[in-house]
Amino acid sequence: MTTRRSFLRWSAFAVSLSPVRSLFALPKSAAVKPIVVSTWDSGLAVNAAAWKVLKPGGYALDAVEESARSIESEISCCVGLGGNPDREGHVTLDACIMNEKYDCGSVAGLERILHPISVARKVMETTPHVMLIGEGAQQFAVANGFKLEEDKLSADAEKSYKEWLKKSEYKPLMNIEQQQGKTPKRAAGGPFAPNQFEDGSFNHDTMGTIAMDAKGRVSGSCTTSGMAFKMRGRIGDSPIIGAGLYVDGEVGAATSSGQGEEVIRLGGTHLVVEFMRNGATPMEACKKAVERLVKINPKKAKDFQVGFIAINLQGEVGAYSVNKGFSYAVTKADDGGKVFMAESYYK
Ligand code: SD4
Repeated sequence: MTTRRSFLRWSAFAVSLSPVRSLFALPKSAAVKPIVVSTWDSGLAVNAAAWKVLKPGGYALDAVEESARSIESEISCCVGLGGNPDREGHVTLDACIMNEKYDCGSVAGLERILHPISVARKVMETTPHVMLIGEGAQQFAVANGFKLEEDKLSADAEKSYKEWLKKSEYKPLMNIEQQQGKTPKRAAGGPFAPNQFEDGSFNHDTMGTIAMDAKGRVSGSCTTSGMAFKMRGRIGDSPIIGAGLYVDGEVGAATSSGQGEEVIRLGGTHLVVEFMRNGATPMEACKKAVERLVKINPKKAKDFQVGFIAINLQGEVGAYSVNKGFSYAVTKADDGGKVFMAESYYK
């Protein structure tokens, strides 16, 4: 007969087994690899840059650096130097990179440098530090041969900044299409097009990429111009290891986009990876992290956006966001990749 005590004992045993079971759900040899996953619809184009490295058997770290560089080079876009400035009119960039061995590098508040992701990698590979900020980061970049670009806003950013100056109101209602009441530009034939609304303003300013190469090594990168019209000196989650990006060679990787302050508070991507370590699938892990975010923000969560994406060593992919409107791109074969809309807590 099953007594209450023996039932509890059995259910505890079953619970303790479930992480083990899911770890062995797919033998490692059957893992889907190489694979690359990026935030947002524009993730499709950056995945293509990563794929050029991954397809011939290259290193995941090189792939995620290439993906970030490709969007940083798009001066007409929202992520790098073409992005929106802070409220004093300066574009300040944040980026970080991490490999499967816990090596990581980061820059924050970096100005006038085209490729913050490569500066972050230099920090990782050539200094005893993880993170450099502001003037020091810029000096380090220039000393390492990075060109100091002109201090100038892109045409789109200048237009948005002038518009913003009229009211000078800081309202980070980002990525939530229905709340912004704006229509995202859709590409002919494609589900989502550039990261812009029809009026030219951007719907996000960050690119996170996570990848696993043919040898099963995971890496990640995250690059951003940060929240538009932020206070001077404000740093979000994107360059913070464990917030905007986390990689664990034994488990997988996660990155985030959205309201950085909320992700920092939670240690968001580290939490996602730890959920996976304890047996959650990438999808379950992203969902649990979002649920935690909503729980600690019961009143505010409807008004901000945070989305997580994650992969594990089996090449399984997950994504989840607080509000509707968070898309992500998955490329795992020569089919050009695919964009998906993440499930969200608020429907
Ligand atoms: C930040 N997480 O600076 C970034 C912003 C972002 O799409 O993701 N924008 O807080």
